[in-house]
Amino acid sequence: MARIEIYTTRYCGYCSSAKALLTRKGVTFSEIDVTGDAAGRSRMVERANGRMTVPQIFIGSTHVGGFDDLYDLDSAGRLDPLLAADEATPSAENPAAESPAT
Ligand SMILES: N[C@@H](CCC(=O)N[C@@H](CS)C(=O)NCC(=O)O)C(=O)O
Repeated sequence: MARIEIYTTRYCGYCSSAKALLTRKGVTFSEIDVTGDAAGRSRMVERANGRMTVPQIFIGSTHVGGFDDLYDLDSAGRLDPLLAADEATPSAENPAAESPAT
């Protein structure tokens, strides 16, 4: 299963909706709450190619975007395969892993 990360803030309806959708899918995800965390928010914006709203969702090496993007991906039938992908994602434990070409 792909590694799933979601940047959130407190009191964010879109974040709750995104987490609810992922929970319905039965997947586990890492939540990075950037409420009041300027450095964390900057890291998010950098990873999200300048997108500043929350949530920002990453599945494996894919930047999905916000809740609308996640929902659209699901409606198009492309979310389940992305979640199921067992791709080698670079991480602190495995920095040499290669991202697949997109
Ligand atoms: N279309 C976006 C909308 C996201 C959005 O508007 N999020 C609000 C919080 S719920 C936001 O980031 N507002 C600006 C801010 O908190 O700085 C999505 O579906 O994720």
